[in-house]
Amino acid sequence: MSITLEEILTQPNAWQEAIEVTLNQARTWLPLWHQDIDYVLFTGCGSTYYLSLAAATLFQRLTHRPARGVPGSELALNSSTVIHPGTPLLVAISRSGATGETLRAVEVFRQRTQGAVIAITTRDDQPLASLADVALVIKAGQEQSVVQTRSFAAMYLVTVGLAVLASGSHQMIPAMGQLPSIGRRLIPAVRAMMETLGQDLDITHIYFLGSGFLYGLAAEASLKVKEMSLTHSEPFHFLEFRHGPMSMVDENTLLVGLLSERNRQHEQALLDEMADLGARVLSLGERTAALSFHSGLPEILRGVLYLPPLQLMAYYRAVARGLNPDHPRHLSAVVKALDA
Ligand code: F1P
Repeated sequence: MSITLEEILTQPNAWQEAIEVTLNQARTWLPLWHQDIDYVLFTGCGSTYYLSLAAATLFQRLTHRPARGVPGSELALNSSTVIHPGTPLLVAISRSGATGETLRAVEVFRQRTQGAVIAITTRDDQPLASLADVALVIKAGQEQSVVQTRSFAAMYLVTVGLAVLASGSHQMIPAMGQLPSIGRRLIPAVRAMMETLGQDLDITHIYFLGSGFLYGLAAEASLKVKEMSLTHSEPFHFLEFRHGPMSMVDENTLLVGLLSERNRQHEQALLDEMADLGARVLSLGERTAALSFHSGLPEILRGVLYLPPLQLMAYYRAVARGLNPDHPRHLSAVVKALDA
């Protein structure tokens, strides 16, 4: 079996480890989150930058403290546009723990602030873990594949755990614990549907729409389609799509809507309008979507459920296009160009 497919299918085990590590190590990282923290930065590159966007939005929504996701390169090279007066906390995310820009970002943060650093990674033997005050290491998220799938989902769940505990939302912990078993049911249930959609090569370009914390996940899904299947794809905040991008819609367009609960009405209206213009539409959401989770979980815990179906779609599209998802064009697993 392809290693990428194997990593997608086995991800609920990594989700489980992510939840356990975050909860079990709360006594090490939770003290870094205190009254004097004025703002939180999440940083990473590529997939882990998109993870940072989702995490920052979710973290601010739950804790009501300002949080921002930035590419490692921006913190490293344009730090004055990211760091400002006040006490920050940095959450640096990297599957490899060795990406040059992310390491440099941590160094610059250390030089320019007194703030603490939490690392989220899958490797405890790489530089990022030792640069941080606390490293949350999800070994079950490690991957052989270049393209991030289960690592992304596992590290994303760590950030959900951070937001839940930092906001004192302890009542959500039991629900969080249900995610791995929900994932184990969901993945086989959606696989055939995603294979069929992935094999539809009448589709030539794909837009992923998400709002709130789902925007970062839409961006990640879009990156999967690019990396694995070399398909033109872009993410947008849902209602942004009307402001220009909709001019690209034709009968070869697939619009993938990551429906939220709070803004669903506006989001569905947008999808309906685009379907009227000829777009193919795939909606994902808790219920009454083309792909419904029926998880029974609170909205803020459900983000990770959007990932496996969209990773599978990208995988099957790559195979249908005669590409090998285990060897994406031009890519390597780690980019060290800006090594610290
Ligand atoms: C980040 C990353 C990956 C991408 C590519 C290069 O790696 O940009 O997201 O797929 O393989 O590296 P990391 O810092 O999370 O290890």
